[in-house]
Amino acid sequence: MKKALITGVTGQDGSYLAEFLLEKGYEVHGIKRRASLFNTARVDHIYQDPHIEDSRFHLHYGDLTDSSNLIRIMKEVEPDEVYNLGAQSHVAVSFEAPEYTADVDALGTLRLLEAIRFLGLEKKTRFYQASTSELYGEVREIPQTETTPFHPRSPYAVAKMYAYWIAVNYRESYGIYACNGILFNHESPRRGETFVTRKITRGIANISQGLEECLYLGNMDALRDWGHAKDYVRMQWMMLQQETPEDFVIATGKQISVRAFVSMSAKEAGIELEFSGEGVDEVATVVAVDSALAPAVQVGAVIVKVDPRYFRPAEVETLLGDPAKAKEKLGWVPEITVEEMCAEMVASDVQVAKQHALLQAHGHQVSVAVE
Ligand code: NDP
Ligand code: GDR
Repeated sequence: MKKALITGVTGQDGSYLAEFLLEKGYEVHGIKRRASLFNTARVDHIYQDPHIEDSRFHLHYGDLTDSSNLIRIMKEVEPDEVYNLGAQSHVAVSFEAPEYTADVDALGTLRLLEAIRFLGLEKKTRFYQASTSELYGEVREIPQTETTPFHPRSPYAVAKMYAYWIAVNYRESYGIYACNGILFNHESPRRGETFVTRKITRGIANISQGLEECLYLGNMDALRDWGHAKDYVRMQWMMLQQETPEDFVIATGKQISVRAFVSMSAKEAGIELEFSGEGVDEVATVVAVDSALAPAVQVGAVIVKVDPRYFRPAEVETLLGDPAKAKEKLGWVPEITVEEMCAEMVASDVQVAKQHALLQAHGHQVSVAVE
């Protein structure tokens, strides 16, 4: 039975990847952080009682900033495959906490690779690095491929650039089977609430049920190539099953703006929007509503505004990936469209919003705010 170790198992991708690998028959080990509240909501449904003999899902406390902890876990598990998904993954937050972001995202990767070397696992353990389209930043070529030059635009992207190159370097220097997946944005109902797609689907759902009045966003012109996390974790595994390690761009090859994603989400929730104004004065007004779906929304209401607090010191305006290499060499094609993904996210958030509205109607306090 193959053993996999996933850092960031409690995150969006980690949870889908753990499910995927368990279905493939792997023994899956994940690193979770100690927190004052439970942080395992995304993997609770695959939890297995550690007391039973054939349990195949194990969680270990750990942190990418702690070398001795990583070495101990690697020694205990001796994994066939390591998926390094753990990261301070929020671009805007990386401007607020640049040093911590570098420690986790850049040095954390080095610590894991060093653990492989220190334990003599170079020939046994294959290593997947969660690289990112943010490496392209100020894009030099459209669409972006494996050979497009990098120009990172945030402390997050700069840290991930170190991680990208240290994985390449350990492959070249020590023969470690290390791959970079250069993944473009991918989302799902499990996406963190402060990333823009989830902030939108959750905000629109809350507005449709009367829990919030207005959604505040930053740059609505930003263009992204959005795919579904389920499609992308499949590719993470496929990358480690090749004879020789290589780096791959994973994307859909289509892009839409943040504004278009707002419209799409609103439509899913029964709300037709019209955008007017420019820059910080841009707003979205309700022009039609299906009151069976969105009982709390009135025609004429302004439900989306721009808040410059969400602008970034340096922005990545446009990203569009070319997944041709992944299609040709691995036969990978994304199966879920952005429209299907948006519908799934809105449906999931509307269900939660209805439950919260019910609780609120019965006098319970519900927290809906999200930054
Ligand atoms: P999430 O933010 O959902 O998950 C990040 C995970 O990393 C969480 O499990 C988090 O733990 C964990 N983590 C954070 N800090 C540390 C630390 N110091 N030590 C150990 N673990 C830590 O990210 P995604 O699942 O969306 O992304 C997975 C990876 O892929 C990340 O590296 C991200 O940068 C990268 N990526 C993501 C893309 C996307 O569009 N989703 C695109 C390209 C790359 P906790 O739950 O406790 O917070
Ligand atoms: P990104 O994702 O920065 O691409 O990083 P995010 O969803 O945060 O932003 C996408 C674009 O939307 C614009 N935007 C807003 N973003 C947020 N978060 N909140 C807002 O209110 C808002 N308004 C507009 C942003 O400016 C940006 O242009 C994600 C993360 O998952 C990274 O870890 C990963 O590496 C990249 O995707 C690929």
